[in-house]
Amino acid sequence: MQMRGGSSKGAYFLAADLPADPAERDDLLLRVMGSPDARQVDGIGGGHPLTSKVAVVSPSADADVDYLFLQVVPDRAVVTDAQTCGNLLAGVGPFAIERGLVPVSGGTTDVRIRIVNPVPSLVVATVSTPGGRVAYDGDTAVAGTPFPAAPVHLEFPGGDAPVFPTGGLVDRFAGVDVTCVHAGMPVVLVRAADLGVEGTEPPDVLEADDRLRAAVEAIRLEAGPAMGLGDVRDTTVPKITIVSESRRGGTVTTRTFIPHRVHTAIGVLGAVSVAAGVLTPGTVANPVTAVDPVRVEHPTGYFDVSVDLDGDGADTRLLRSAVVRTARKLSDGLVWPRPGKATG
Ligand code: NQM
Repeated sequence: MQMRGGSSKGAYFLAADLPADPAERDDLLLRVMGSPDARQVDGIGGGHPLTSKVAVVSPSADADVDYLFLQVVPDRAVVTDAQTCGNLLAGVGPFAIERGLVPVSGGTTDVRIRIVNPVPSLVVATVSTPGGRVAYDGDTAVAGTPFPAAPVHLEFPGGDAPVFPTGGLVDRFAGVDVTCVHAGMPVVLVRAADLGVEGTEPPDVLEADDRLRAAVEAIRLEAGPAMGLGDVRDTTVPKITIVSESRRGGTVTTRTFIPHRVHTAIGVLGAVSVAAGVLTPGTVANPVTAVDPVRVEHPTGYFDVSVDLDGDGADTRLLRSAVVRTARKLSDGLVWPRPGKATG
């Protein structure tokens, strides 16, 4: 099934319909999506990281369903499970109900989803199910998507892992002060002024700035190991979020490298991480305290995130976070992957 999940788009599979061997599965997914090719013209991928995503869903021993997220890189023969995706997550509940893995339980149905990678965690998705079926039509607007749809409420639990994984609120990488934060997605916060930009530029302008891209990548390669992620040269984490003061009445302005293209909005868990950084005094993210929700401005609007934190400074822990997304079924049927091996 193809679905829009939040401001992203991807292919949703039952795990049983894919090869069990990860190498075979990844090879198949490259051919399904049309990678490696920047346009993905020979597959169903959309030629951008945000439209080249895969959700693999299966019955779960610990929840209703397991959700494995795979990022299929458009222009390289790479499939990575190093991150999850909170946007595609919005489609997992509806998909699980449509495939009969979870029964409808009334006007709304709670689906308990175990996020499998990179670290297992449980999420509750509340899906609109009036009349015993998943409803996609509705009035909920999500910035980064052009049309309103039915809401999917996502409630994320906290965890024991520290929100600031380097043990400090400010680190200096590649000569720039940053805050490394992980409240579901590893993100490096950098002040726009420290990178010589306004922080309000459109994504294509930032992507075309070779000096900026090099500076961002240099920071990322140093931050990755310090955040416990190892060598991040070939992974899609950490993300780099450029922060500056709010311009449109929200809490903070953001532009996010994910990590080589610039997000047209912001990732769900990326936004939760930004919110945690913004709310903690001493970070580089123009902290304001006691704002709920945190309104994260991005290139196509804003994203409201509700976050509860506990503890002080580098000992801060996440108690819970909640967001509202929408999802929509786009197509359901058979896909014909190109034959052969993805890598030739
Ligand atoms: O941070 C893009 C997206 C994402 C990830 C990315 C996401 C999240 O918008 O939870 O949703 O940062 O790679 O789909």
